[in-house]
Amino acid sequence: MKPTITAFANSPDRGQGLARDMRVRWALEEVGQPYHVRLLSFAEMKEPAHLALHPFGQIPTYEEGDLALFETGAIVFHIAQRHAGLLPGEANARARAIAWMFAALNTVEPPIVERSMATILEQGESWYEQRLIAIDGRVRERLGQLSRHLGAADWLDGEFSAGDLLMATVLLRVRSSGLLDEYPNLAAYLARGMDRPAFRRAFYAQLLVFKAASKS
Ligand code: GTB
Repeated sequence: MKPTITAFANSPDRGQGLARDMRVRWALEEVGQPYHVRLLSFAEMKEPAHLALHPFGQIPTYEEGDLALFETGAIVFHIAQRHAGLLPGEANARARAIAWMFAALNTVEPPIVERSMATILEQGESWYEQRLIAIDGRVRERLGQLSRHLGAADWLDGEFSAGDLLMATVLLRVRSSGLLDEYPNLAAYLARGMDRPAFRRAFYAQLLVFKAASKS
């Protein structure tokens, strides 16, 4: 059965692949699972039909038969459990890959999202520059630690896993700030992820949605 995901009908990221449907699309592409996409306006995301799927009125959601999921971590984990290719078979390696999924979402993503929200919502404030310096310090701390862990390896723990997939999508969100370039091994890590055929397919799928919306 083809799952259905939801995504922005007109993404505010202008097709840069920063919205979180990107990581679900990428996971589905990695495991070779075709999917449907239901596009939603901001207003539709807050209507009862969508709130029944997502209590916070956000995208993406994931529907597959009787199962409805929200939260990209849970969705990617579900896909990785159902299909081969995103989590190692060996129990300890699998547990470590899952730890990297949590690390991406709970430890590395928060200061990156904080930075992105500050640049969107707080640029006009008198204290913005000072706040940005403080946030950048927190982002650099995490990127430095991640960079030291990665070293010269291709992926965070052995083979590419759902942990790398989530971490790469988190790093993508900070790329335009220039901070990632201070850590060449992380910039190369992200480039390696983005070079995967599954990433490219997912990226172009969401870009097509944005391009179609811009024409209408
Ligand atoms: N923790 C949830 C998850 O991982 O699934 C977070 C989901 C989430 O933040 N969804 C966002 C959303 O629906 C879209 S992705 N927002 C609408 C709302 O809350 O009303 C976040 C996002 C939005 C825009 C950009 N951008 O423009 O660059 C990047 C990322």
